[in-house]
Amino acid sequence: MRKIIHVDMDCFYAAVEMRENPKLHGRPLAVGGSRERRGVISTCNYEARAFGVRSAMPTHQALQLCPELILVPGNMNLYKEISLQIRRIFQRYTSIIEPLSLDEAYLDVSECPHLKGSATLIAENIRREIKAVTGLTASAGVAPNKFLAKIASDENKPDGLCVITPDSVGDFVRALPLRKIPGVGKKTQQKLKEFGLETCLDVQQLSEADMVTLLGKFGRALHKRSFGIDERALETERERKSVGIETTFSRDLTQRLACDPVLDELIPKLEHRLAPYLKEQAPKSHKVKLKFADFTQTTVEHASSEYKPEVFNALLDEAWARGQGKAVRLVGIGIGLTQKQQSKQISFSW
Ligand code: TTP
Ligand code: MG
Repeated sequence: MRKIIHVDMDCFYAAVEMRENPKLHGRPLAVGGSRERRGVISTCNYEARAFGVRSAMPTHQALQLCPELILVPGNMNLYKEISLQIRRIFQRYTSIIEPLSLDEAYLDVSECPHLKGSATLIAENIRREIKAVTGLTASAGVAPNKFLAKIASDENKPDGLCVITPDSVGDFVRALPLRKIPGVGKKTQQKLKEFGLETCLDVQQLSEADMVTLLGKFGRALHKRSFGIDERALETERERKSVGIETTFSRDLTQRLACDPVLDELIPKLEHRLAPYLKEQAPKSHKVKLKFADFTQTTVEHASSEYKPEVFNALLDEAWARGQGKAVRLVGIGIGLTQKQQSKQISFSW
């Protein structure tokens, strides 16, 4: 039985901004691009969430919901620095760490010798150390696998811990709404609902084959998850082959131009996910994926050893042309990764 912890900082960018400027405490705050530049919200504090402001929402909409919203542009370098501090805390307990983004990681502490191997105590210690070192709060989930640990970390947010012991997995999943499972987006959720499926218990009544008919490959994974099963190992920094992000539209796109704002939204998210990997690894390629209305898909890849977000535009042009007029239901971008070359040092000291 494995012991996995998922740690996720609470409203990370916004919490950092409040730490840097205590006057912002208690007031609705968002980090994001300005309304004038058609920006989107990266994240916001809990005061702003009370107004309905959310990540990825256009800033103009956020300001409509909350006119007194304070908007700040954010400071990526500072977020990266804090991310490293957090990483060093994780490393005291295990070397098996899978960062998901600057503020989020899985830890496999199955073999951790500290605190009598109690994952619960380790998670509590990590949260305490994060608070002491950074002044920021984190939430954590403890479970026998990745997907349950991730769901658990969200259960008692902010500043909370949730432990799903092996004994309680059965009860936990039976009551678990499918929408909480990572990978179940709005569209999948809708489809499941049409078939009367809302909780894992509902899915447990079906066969794996039924679920594959319904959802394709993801149906198999979801069938397993609904029994609390997730055998995926952690992908540590050294092993990760690529990092990507994608979005499925509620209405298919028929114009190439409509993809530009999508790229503007996806690129900062990709950078957020990519950042923790660039210490050990280097970019190898840029990729763009399109899924068309008829569910066929195409991927265009361009080799380059340097991260250049403008490359995605050209790749998207090519992928779009391959669709020959078909509408697009999903856009994804990604970076292929490789091990960093040992820096070649040239010695002139002869
Ligand atoms: P999240 O962990 O999803 O959100 P959060 O930490 O702000 O809030 P919480 O976990 O308490 O719900 O994302 C972490 C950071 O990633 C977030 O602070 C800003 C950035 N981010 C974006 O830039 N755009 C996005 O769409 C999302 C979801 C996050
Ligand atoms: Mg977070």
